[in-house]
Amino acid sequence: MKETIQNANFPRDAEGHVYHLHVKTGQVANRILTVGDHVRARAIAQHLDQVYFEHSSQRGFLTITGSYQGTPVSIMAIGMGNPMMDFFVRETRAVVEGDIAIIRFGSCGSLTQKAGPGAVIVPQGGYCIRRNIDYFCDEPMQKNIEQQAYLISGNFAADKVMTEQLATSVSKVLAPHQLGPVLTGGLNADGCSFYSSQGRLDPQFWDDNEQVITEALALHPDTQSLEMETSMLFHLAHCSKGTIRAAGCMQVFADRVNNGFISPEMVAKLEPLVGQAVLDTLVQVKLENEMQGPNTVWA
Ligand code: R1P
Ligand code: URA
Repeated sequence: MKETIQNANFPRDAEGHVYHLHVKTGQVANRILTVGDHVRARAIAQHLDQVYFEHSSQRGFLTITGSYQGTPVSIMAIGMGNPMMDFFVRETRAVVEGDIAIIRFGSCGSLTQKAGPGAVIVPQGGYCIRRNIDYFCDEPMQKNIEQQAYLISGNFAADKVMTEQLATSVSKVLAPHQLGPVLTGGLNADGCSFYSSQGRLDPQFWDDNEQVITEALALHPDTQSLEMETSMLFHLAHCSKGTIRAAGCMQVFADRVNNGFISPEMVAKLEPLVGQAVLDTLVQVKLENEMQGPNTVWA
C-alpha cells in the first residue's frame, strides 16, 4: 500500500481513490461491462472508439474507461467469486455519480443438455449456493445450523429490460457466424467455490456435496448455469436502493451434463462477439443523472 488512508469505515486515499479498485470519480463510467479475467477485458476493449483511462490496481482490478459509439463505458476485470463482486459493486457505486448499469459477461458450467460448450446463457435471475462451514465444524456456535452442508438461497431477478435487450443483441451478433445457441429464461447459480458448492467431487477433501446439484435443481428447476459472480451482482443491485440495474450473460465453458469443455479456438471466436453485444446493450440502457458531456472530466 503506497497511499495514506484516512477513513477506516470506507477507506479512500487523499485524492479520493477507493481502496481496492484504486479509482476515483471521473475514472469509471455509469455503464459498465464486467468480466473475470484481464485477457477478456482487453479483447473486448478493442471495440472502444477511444480509451480515456486505464488502471490495474494492486489488488488485481483492471479498469478501462472509454467510449463505445460515442457513449462513455467502462470495462472492468474483477477476478473471481462473490467477495470480488462485492468489492467491485460497492467501490464503483462510491465513485460514480448517478444511476449505474452493469452487465457481467462470464464463463460458466452448464446444467442443461440444451447448452453445450460454446452456448451462451442469458439468465433472468440467480441465486447462491454457499458451503455451510458450520456443518463441518466440531463445535458450531449456533443451534441447528450444522444440519445442511450447503445453503441454497432464494432468487434475485436480473433487470428485465436489459436482459431482453442483451439476449436480442447476443443472438444478433452470433447468428451470422453460426455460433450459439443462446438460452434465455433460466436461472444462474453462484457457487461460493468452483469445486465443492458446484458439485465437483474431490477425494482430497471432506465435502459431502454428492447431492448439491440435485438439491439446487429441486428448489430451482430452471437452473441452467453455474458460476461465481452473477447472482451476487443481481443481489447487490436488488439492495442498491434502486440505483443499480444489472444483467448478465455467460459462455458455457464446462458441460456438466456430458463432461465436455470448450476449446480455446471457440473462446477466441465467441468472446469479442459477445463482448460487442454487451456493449451494444449497455449503450441502449436509459439511465438517470448519467455523468457525461462537458461536466465530466474523465481520468
Ligand atoms: C472460474 O473458472 C471462473 O469462471 C467464471 C466463474 O464465475 C469464475 O469466476 O467466470 P469468469 O470467466 O468471468 O471468471
Ligand atoms: N466457471 C464456473 O464457475 N464453473 C464452471 O464450471 C465453469 C466456469
